[in-house]
Amino acid sequence: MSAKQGWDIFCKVVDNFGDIGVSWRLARQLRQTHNLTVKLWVDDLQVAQRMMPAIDINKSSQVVDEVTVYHWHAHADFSQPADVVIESFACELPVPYLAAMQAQSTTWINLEYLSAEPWVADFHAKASPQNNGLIRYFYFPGFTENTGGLLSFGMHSNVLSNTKQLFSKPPKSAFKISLFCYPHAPIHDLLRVMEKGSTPIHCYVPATSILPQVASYFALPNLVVGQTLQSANLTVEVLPFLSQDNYDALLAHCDINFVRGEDSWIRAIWASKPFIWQPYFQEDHTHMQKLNAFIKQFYANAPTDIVSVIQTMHESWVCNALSPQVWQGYLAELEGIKSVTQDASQALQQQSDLASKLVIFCNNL
Ligand code: TRH
Repeated sequence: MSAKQGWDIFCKVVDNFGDIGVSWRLARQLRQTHNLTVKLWVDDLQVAQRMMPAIDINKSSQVVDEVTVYHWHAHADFSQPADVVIESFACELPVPYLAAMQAQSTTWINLEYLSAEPWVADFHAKASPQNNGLIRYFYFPGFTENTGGLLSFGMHSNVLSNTKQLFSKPPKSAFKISLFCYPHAPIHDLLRVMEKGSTPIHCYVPATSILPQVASYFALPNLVVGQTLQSANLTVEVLPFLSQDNYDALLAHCDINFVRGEDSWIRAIWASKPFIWQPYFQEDHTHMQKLNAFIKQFYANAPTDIVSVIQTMHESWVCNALSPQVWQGYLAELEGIKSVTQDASQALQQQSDLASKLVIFCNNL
């Protein structure tokens, strides 16, 4: 048993699903793998429910997968801080909770965004003394041993649905592709190159904010879950927004995964299939630095000609223009890309994972 047994995770849903996606996965890993008592405080239960279907949005507290999930709102009871508190993505802990932490000498961790940029190692685990006498530690996830590590594949909950019922099985000759991206990606370009390409493609699209773009490509006013559309070599299947575990099953089922942000990116790495990552857009273009640093780090041991194909595909996707040449070039190298992705994924799996490192870090403070 850990010396610091009680852990609170605070999660503010700023936009999208990454904040709750990372927090929920970390909560389950701390509970299931490290046997800790975990409370997850979430300000938006409706968004949480999309990936945790068991949640009742009307309850102020409930147990899901052995984690106690609390609705974080102004009038909640913050008088009992845990041994360790994780403030995810600088979400700002409630003032009464901060006050109560002083009496409890709670360990305070700010969990930062993931990046493969080299500066991360220099900033990881730094202490920042606060005016109220508490120390806030900055915990940076990362791809190297001298960072905070990555959330591991982890254990699944028992509710994983039968994947045969979830996704249809296209003909063997077809490539299976999952599509999760930001709406500003060149979605029409992608659908066009897949439709006109020489290989049959079955593209699974979980229901997110990109559905209007997919609908307009097929000249339809909207799309509904369960709908299948077909044109030339392209079949599109609209899936519901899946639970986190079923989304993992989708990534494992596909030959190529388009992912974005933070958590789906890591899940694609663990799925060990070729993937195309769209980083979260940043005005100052730091997302391009993040992308380049990741490709350099993750594919460091891959042959340069394959890395160049991967880089070109990513740049096209992230910079909003995808030509048939780039797409066909990528498919032509798919076997090589698969092999280098598997190697890189396996190498990363040898490193200590984020939850394990975090537990050791907090117990050593
Ligand atoms: O939703 P995102 O774009 O989240 C982003 C990023 O984390 C970004 O860095 C951050 O600044 C911003 O949020 C606030 O992408 P991400 O991180 O991949 O999170 C998506 C989550 O949704 C992930 O946990 C996987 C999950 N998911 C499902 O559970 N079911 C689904 O059907 C799909 C498509 C995703």
